[in-house]
This record gives sequence, structure tokens and C-alpha cells, in this order.
Amino acid sequence: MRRAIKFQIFALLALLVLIVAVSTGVIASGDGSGTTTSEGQAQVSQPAAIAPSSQPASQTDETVQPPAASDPTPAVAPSSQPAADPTPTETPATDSGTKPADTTAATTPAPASSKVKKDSVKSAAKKTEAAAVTAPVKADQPKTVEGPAYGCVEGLVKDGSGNLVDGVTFNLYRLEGDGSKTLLGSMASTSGAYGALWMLGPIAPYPAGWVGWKGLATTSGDNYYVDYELEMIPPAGYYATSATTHSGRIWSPTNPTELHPFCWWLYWDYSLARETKLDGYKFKDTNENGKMDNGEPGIAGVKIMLDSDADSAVTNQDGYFSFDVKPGGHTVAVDESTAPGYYPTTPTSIQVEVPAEGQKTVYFGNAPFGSISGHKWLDPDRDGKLDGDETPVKGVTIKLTGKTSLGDETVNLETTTGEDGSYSFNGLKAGSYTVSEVVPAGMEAVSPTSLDVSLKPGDNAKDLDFFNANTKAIIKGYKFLDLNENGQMDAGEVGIANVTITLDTDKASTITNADGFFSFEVEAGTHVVAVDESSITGYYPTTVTSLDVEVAAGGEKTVYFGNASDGSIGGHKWEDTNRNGVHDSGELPVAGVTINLTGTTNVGNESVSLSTVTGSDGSYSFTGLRAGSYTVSEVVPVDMEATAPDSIDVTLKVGKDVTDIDFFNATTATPAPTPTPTQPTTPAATTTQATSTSTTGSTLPYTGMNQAPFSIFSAVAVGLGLLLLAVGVEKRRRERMQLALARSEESMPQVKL
Ligand SMILES: [Ca+2]
Ligand SMILES: [Ca+2]
Ligand SMILES: [Ca+2]
Ligand SMILES: [Ca+2]
Repeated sequence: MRRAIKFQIFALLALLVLIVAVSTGVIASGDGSGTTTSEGQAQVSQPAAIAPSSQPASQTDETVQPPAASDPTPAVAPSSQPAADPTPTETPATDSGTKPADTTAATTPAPASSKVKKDSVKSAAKKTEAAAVTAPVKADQPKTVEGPAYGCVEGLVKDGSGNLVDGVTFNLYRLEGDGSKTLLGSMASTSGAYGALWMLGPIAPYPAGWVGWKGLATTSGDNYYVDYELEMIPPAGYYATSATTHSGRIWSPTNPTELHPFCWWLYWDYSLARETKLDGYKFKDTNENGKMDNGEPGIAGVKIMLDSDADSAVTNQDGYFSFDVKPGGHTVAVDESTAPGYYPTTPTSIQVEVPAEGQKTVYFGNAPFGSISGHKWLDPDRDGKLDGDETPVKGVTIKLTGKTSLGDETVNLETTTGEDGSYSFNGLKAGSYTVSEVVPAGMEAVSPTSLDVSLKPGDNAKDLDFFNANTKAIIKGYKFLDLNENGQMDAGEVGIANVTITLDTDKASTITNADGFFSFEVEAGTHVVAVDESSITGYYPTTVTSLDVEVAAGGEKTVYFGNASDGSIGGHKWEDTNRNGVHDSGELPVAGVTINLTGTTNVGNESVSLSTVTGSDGSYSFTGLRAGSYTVSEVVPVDMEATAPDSIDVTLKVGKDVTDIDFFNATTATPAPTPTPTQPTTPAATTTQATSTSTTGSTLPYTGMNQAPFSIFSAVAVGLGLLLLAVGVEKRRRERMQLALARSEESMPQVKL
């Protein structure tokens, strides 16, 4: 109605201009449209109060160099080849000390007992010697042939008491040019004597009791020889007290018919002595007295070493061992590593003097190791006993001190309890010990911290336990997603990570882990545990956010803080042109419309009252809502009416986003008549003149001025008046749409919280 009145005033004003123009004849310039526009803008630009937005490796052949053709030396007599020179007439063989063998073989030991018989053999020796020394050593290649070299050897074998020993084995070897030796044959002493004849070529008969050997000699020019070695092997229970081998070279004349009676005669005696016995026992010395007492068993399988492992033996089931040794000083030692689980109660290495033809027995004692073990327990009920639900304490230091009963050795050990709270000290010798715990920080002992133990050989002292109780208390808990808003952490409800939890306001704080878990170690007493709800967004508490928690020393309390997720309600406001209460294609959004939300939350029954305005797309949204019962309503704009409910009830569940609460309006009033200008004349004229002509305008008072221009002015004024009228009507028609547009450009959907 106001606008209708304004329109009439406007029309009258235009008419008045015409009259004034006519009556005064004054050409007045006016800006009627400006005034109207100004008035119109005052209406459309009136802004709604907008709430702050809350949107959200070569080898060499050892071939005995076939001596070079020019080499005069027989390969097998490398050193003192008799051919060296001595005149053939010399008879060194008569000298028992320089028997041919000695001259021919540097390697031959010169047994004091050896001699060359001075009988018929002498001439033979002489002869052979002559032959030997005169033997012109030709440059011939030494070769092994069957020839007339032969020798005789004999001697006696006696023991340390001068008794003849039978059954002593003798082996005769021919030494080959390549360093090897060939066994020609063996014989045994009888009546303490041995004797042998060896030769090349047939010879018979042998002297009674003699053994003959036949083999191949080596020829060097016209001479034949054999390099030999005679070896004596002591029988069991005896050992040699003289050299056991003799070697040398036997030469022979070239005339193979001079076989007899010449013999290169050698005579060697051998000395033997009886071995003695060195034996003993390895035993379990259960009383650590170093003696094998009645009832103390032997220990089998232990290695015993003689003279630094020159020989060794392993004890049998009786712990017994023995060695055949020469009389004299010997060292017997135990390899204790072969007796695990034991420690020695006697020296492990003994020096003994074994008498000739005698025997010596030694004893090595061992005692079994013992152990001491136990546990460390957390004893909340402080009764010093292990109860069903009490837990082990790992990583606690346990010390052992003491002295062994044998040797008074000081023991000082340390260990740490394992995952199961256990500890043990193994390999302990018998003794007097004290085992003690190191009470960890934050704990105190509720049982003796030191225990004495008397350990006998092989004792295993168990269950030496220690009990501690915590001096501090634990307050722990969870920050959880309380899906059903019941304030309890139910099955299926998960923890919320990274939430700040404070202790005693600002005394300490921690952050929940992936499970929503947190804990504080505190002194006994009452503490304030609180949630810093600002450390998370998108949630609201379903429980109190601060708790007073009382805990006793060693006690533990668990608290729970619940949160539920925010939800939202939103929708659109549409112009429902066809009034069917449904958004159809082509129907425009209505911006700038106020939407209100009221309701109460499930938790706390808190009242909620919010307001927002639809955006350019007609949308609105209320975010950060707790689950609850809400009513959303629109404020229907002027000249519009709802074509669907303008108030809708919404039950919002935890964390849900309701997005389809829409409102529909249609325009109520029909626009006023709209006089349309017949000519699209531009109204932007900056200087518009009104004429003095009224809408009737045929008779006007004369002003004394030229009538022609006056008439023109009158006509212009009438035209202007009509134009202004048309503009005013048009502006009014567009008013509502412009108002909506102006607001939508300045605002977005808003939420007042
Ligand atoms: Ca004993
Ligand atoms: Ca207990
Ligand atoms: Ca719950
Ligand atoms: Ca519709």
C-alpha cells in the first residue's frame, strides 16, 4: 500500500512540474528519476543482519736325478762313497771302529757295541774293503743287478737287568736310490741273539739259527753293494735304551765266484728296558676332600693327558685310566673340558716319579656344580607371597656374593631377571652365598632383600624369591568414540587417538595412542584427570571431561572419556513455481531466506537455537550438531507463501549429516500493472527538462516569451512525466527479485551458534 501511495505522489509531482513549467515559463531542469531511484534503493539495499560465517697356485719331480752320465757317485751313496780315494791296500776294516759300514754311510749310527769280527771274516772284509775302495767308480749309471754282495750281522738283545730277551723283531731293509726302502725280510731273536746273512745270488747253507735274505745289489762299475738298514722293534712292555736302527753299505768283490766264506760282518747289541705303569682314577669327590672315599664313584669319559698330550687316555666306567711309561718323571693332567658340570677338588695336573719296574697310581677328584635361582614378583597386596594374579618383574638386578668352601674363593656375580621375573646363578661351587636384589625405583621391598644360602656340591637352591610393591600408583584410561552416547566404552567402540589428557590441570599431560589409551604414574592420592576437548574437533563429549581420581600406593585406576561425532542438518529453499511442493527443473533457488533450527540434544538435554540464511544456491546448513531432536523452520519471505511444510522435525543421530530438509515457496501477489513505454528512449539523459504542458495541455497563460520554444518545452515535459511514470512502475515490479539478488551476492548460508 505504501508503494501505491508513493506512486501517486510521484505522478502528482510530475504533473506539478508541468504546471510550474507552463505557468512560470521557466525552463527548469529536474532529476525526478534520481529521486525515485534513491528512494527505491533505500528499500532494496536494506541489508539483513548477517551472522559471521561458520561454514564450515708347479711341481718338480723328485726323480733321483739319474745321476748325470758323468757323475761318478752311486746315487745311493751320496755322502762318503768309499770310492772317494783310500788306496785299495789299506785295510781299515781291521779296525773295529772304522768298519766299512761306517765309512760308507754317514747316516749310520756307530753303536758302541758294534764291531767287526777279526776272524776269517777279517780277510774277507779286507778283501771286500779293498774291493770297495779300489772300485773305480766309473761313470756308469748305478744299476740294480743280481750280484755277489753279501753281509753278515749278529748281536744280542738284553734288558735293563742284563737278561737276554727273546722274540725281539728285526727288520732288514734295502735302501733304494729314491729314498724309499724295501723290506728284505724279518727275524726274531732267540736266546737273546739274532743273526742274519744276506746276499745276492744263491748261497747255502745259512749258519744254524740264521736267517738268510736274498735280494738285488747295486752295481757301480765293477763293484756291487747294498745300502741297508737294520731295525729292531721293542716288544710290548719294553722300550729301547739303545739305538733301534743301524744302516750302512755292504761292498763285495767283483768276482762272483768268491762268494764264500767272505762276509761283510757286523755285530750290534741292543738294550731294552721294561716299561712301567702309570694309572689312576677320575672320581666324584662329593665331600670335596680330594680323596676317593668309599661310595664316591668314578667319572667316565674324561680325557687324561700324559706328558702334555704325548699320549692320552679316556676314563672308563670306573673312572680308571692307565699308561705304559718309562720310569722317571711324568706329568698327568685332566682335560676338565671333558667333564662338564664339574669342578676339580684336586690339582688337575700332577707331576709323578715312576720307579723302574714299578707302578704309580694317581687320583683326580671332581665335584658337581650347584646353582641358586628364584624370581622377582610384584606384590601389590604386600604379603610377601606369590598370589595368583601377581606378576613378575623383569630387568631387576640380582647380586650373588660368597666364598667357596674349597679354596675359599671369593664369588661376586650379578644377573638380571628375565621376562618371567626369573634369575639363576649356575656353575656354582659349594660354598656360603648371599643373594640380594636391587630394589627398582618406584618400588619397595615387602620381603627380605637379602637371602643367605649354604650350597653343598651339586645343590640347586631354588625359589629364592623377592617381592616388591610399587610406591606409586597408575591412573590410566581411554578416550573412546561413544557411538551410542551411553558414556560407556562398549564392545565395538574404538579409541580416539591424539587427544590431550591433562593431570592435575597443568602438572602433566599426555596424548592418547592409537587405541585411545593413556596413563599417568602418580603418587598415591587424589588427582584431577581431564580431557582437553580443544585438542580434537568434530566431536562432543558424552561423559564428563574432568574427573577426580583417588589411587592408593601401588594401585591402579582406569577412567573413560567418551566422545561422539558431530552431525549436521541442511537443505535448500526453492521457488516452487508450480506449487507442487517438489523441486522441478527450472525452479530457482531462493537466496537470503532465514532458516531457524531449534531443539534439544540427547546428551544433557541441552537446548539448541540457531539461525542461518540460504545462500545463492538456496542452500543452508547447520553443522557441529550433537545428536538430538530438532525442528527446522523457514521464515517465509514477504509476498511469498509456503507450498510445503515450513517447519520440519528432524531426529539427528550421532555423526549423521541430514541434507534434504527443503522448503518450497511460491509468490503470492500479482505484480502491479506495468505501463510499457512505447519508445525505448534512453532514460540516461543527464539533463531532462520538463515541459509546462500538462497531460491535457492545450491552454496556458502567456508569459510574454516566444510561444514556439515554450510549446516545445511543454511537449518535452509531458513526455518526461510519462517516462518517469513508466520507469517507476517497472522498478517496482522488479523490486522483489532485485532485493533477493542483492542479498544473495552479499551472503552465504550462515549458521549462528
Ligand atoms: Ca672324597
Ligand atoms: Ca602377594
Ligand atoms: Ca557407549
Ligand atoms: Ca515444484
